[in-house]
Amino acid sequence: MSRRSMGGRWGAAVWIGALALLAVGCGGKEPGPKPPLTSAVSKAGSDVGMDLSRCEYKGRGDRSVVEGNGPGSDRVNIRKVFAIVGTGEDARKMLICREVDTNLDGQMDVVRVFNDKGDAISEQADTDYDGQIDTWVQFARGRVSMLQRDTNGDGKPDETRYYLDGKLSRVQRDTNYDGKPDVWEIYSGGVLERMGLDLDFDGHVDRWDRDMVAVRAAEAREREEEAAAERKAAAEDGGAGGEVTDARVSARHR
Ligand SMILES: [Ca+2]
Ligand SMILES: [Ca+2]
Ligand SMILES: [Ca+2]
Repeated sequence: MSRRSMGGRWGAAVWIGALALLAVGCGGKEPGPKPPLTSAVSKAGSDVGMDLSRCEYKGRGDRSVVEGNGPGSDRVNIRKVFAIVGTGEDARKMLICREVDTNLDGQMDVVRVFNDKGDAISEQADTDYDGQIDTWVQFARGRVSMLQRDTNGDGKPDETRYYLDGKLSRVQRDTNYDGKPDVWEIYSGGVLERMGLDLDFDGHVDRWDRDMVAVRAAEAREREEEAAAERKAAAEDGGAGGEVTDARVSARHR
């Protein structure tokens, strides 16, 4: 299942609440034996805690949990964690965290955090299902604004992609994994425009390159235009030449 389709389904739900932007904690620290859930409707209740849950709800009286099956799953693979806001008749539930086991191996691999308007604000994912988060996403107004990836498996991001209005605008890469970017890619309209390289890893760009793909595409376009112009000129010359010849011939014969 693609992450995109998953995101679409997630985005469909709208939850309204009025809690201040609480520390919508998706911790990951789960020490000690698990306390009873405040409100779990889980057939897999005994399994909770073994599935790499990252939503924070254990031991929290102000949280409630709902678990269920996603489409095509015959086992519980989705967990929603709600904050309980207000008391008595005013009490209501607000979705703050949701996690999914997308490959149905029993371990949660995507977790999303929501703000008090029901908008997704961030996501973490274990895209290669090794149990370690390798992808971090930030959302702005319902769209991805930043996406970070860990490409060498050290648990820290080394590639950061920035998006403007849903289009890729900039990429920073840390190719020697020293924690600092050394390649910068600048995009225009989602197309790579130029690339800056920090060759000695001192944090400063040593060379700006135009993207070779863009250069080749521009050259190919020029060659095509030249070829088309030559064909056009040849066709015109050929036609006109014939007429001229005929005209001369007919003129000579006059
Ligand atoms: Ca999984
Ligand atoms: Ca992983
Ligand atoms: Ca670096």
